[in-house]
Amino acid sequence: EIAKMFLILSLVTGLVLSASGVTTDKETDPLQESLHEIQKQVNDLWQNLLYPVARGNETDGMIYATCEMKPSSKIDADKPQVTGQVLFRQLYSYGKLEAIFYLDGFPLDSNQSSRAIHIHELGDLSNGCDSTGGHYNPFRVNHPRHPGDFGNFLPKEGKIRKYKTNLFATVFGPYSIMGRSVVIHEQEDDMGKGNNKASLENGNAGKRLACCVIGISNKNLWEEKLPEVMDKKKRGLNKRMYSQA
Ligand SMILES: [Cu+2]
Ligand SMILES: [Zn+2]
Repeated sequence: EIAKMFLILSLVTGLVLSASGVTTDKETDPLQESLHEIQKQVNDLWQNLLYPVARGNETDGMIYATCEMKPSSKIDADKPQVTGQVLFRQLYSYGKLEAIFYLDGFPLDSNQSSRAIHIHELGDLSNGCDSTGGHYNPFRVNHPRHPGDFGNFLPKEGKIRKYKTNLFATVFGPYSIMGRSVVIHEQEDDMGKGNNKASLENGNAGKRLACCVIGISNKNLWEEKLPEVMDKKKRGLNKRMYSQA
């Protein structure tokens, strides 16, 4: 079935290429325009097909990704030096994205403020986290409706251990977050309620403490970290049940 699809795709690509050779290079040529449209659709299809191919030899139908968090080279030494991982998992081709936030390096005192975490557009760390661009915003909407607006995370005992599901971001298809970055900020996200322009762009979350580039992985890290973030959830649930009794 896949082989058949590839054959059709190569035929279409060949056709487009040979047809585009005989047209004039006038910019407004409607034929040229529709050829460009077909080319775009073929490329979109290829992208959709190739991303899942890139996953490991997993048999569970899941696509896994990891992001190895490192302190920004542009952040002062007296700020929290955040390390750890953000892990992703999503069932191909219709599942909702799940994520594990497993981060260390926050201050140990108990009066901590929440920190914002987002997907940023670029996977460029050449200037620390400052070169990762703005929030990944493929649909041109306001913050906090970007697919990678994960909200605020409150560190406990110097750590963030959090599992989230039903996220809007995706690790496959034309809007895949692969190759883009995860950024953790110094401050809290105002969730668009700051009454200024920046609030609708980035939530006024302040400096970029640490960041990482999202890459394809196998399921090992996910399976290693999941019990810890899930246990925590269960323990919290038990505590609430006991206190109600
Ligand atoms: Cu951000
Ligand atoms: Zn945003």
